[in-house]
Amino acid sequence: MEYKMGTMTIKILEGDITAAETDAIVNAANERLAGGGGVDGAIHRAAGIEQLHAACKKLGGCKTGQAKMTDGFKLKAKYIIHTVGPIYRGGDSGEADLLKSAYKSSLALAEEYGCKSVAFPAISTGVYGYPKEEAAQIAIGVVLDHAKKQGGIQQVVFVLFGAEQYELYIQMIEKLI
Ligand code: AR6
Repeated sequence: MEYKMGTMTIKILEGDITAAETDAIVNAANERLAGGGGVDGAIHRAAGIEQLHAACKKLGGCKTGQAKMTDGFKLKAKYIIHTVGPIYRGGDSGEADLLKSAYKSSLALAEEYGCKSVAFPAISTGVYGYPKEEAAQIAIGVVLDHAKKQGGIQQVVFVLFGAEQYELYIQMIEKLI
């Protein structure tokens, strides 16, 4: 599904983010940027494990809520933006602000590098255990706010794993726009 917000188009797709043809794709990484399972593992495999490991090593980690950039190597995407979402510990440990910050930092970095299109997975909703509905509300909310700023990003794509997450995002965006 596609939604037009001012100069920005927001697309919601079900699929594998490693195949995205956006200028940048966002990785749900860990603070050590050491690679891992889930979307992080898939991105490492598709980009080229050795090259991406070496590039990540040079970055010296990434704090929760922040974002760092590498080349996209073998991906169609030119860049990979590595961001670290919070581990969900019940909701009273600043998780919502940290998740917001992960999305905002990723968009800011994409703007800095002149990206016109960016793809996001559902950060923190796998191994890190963030409740999916609250996470979707934050993800879409931050992107809708960014759309109002009319920056250089013209397209944001949410690439969701599985029909359930996809349906949840469709319902959430229709509630928020
Ligand atoms: N494309 C799109 N989404 C995917 C893909 C894919 N190829 N693979 C998984 N997902 P997770 P987190 C979805 O666990 O919760 C890693 O080990 C998945 O269904 O990848 O932020 C890191 O190294 C879920 O909805 O990330 C960290 O240690 C979403 O991506 C830790 O996991 C995020 O799930 C980060 O945990």
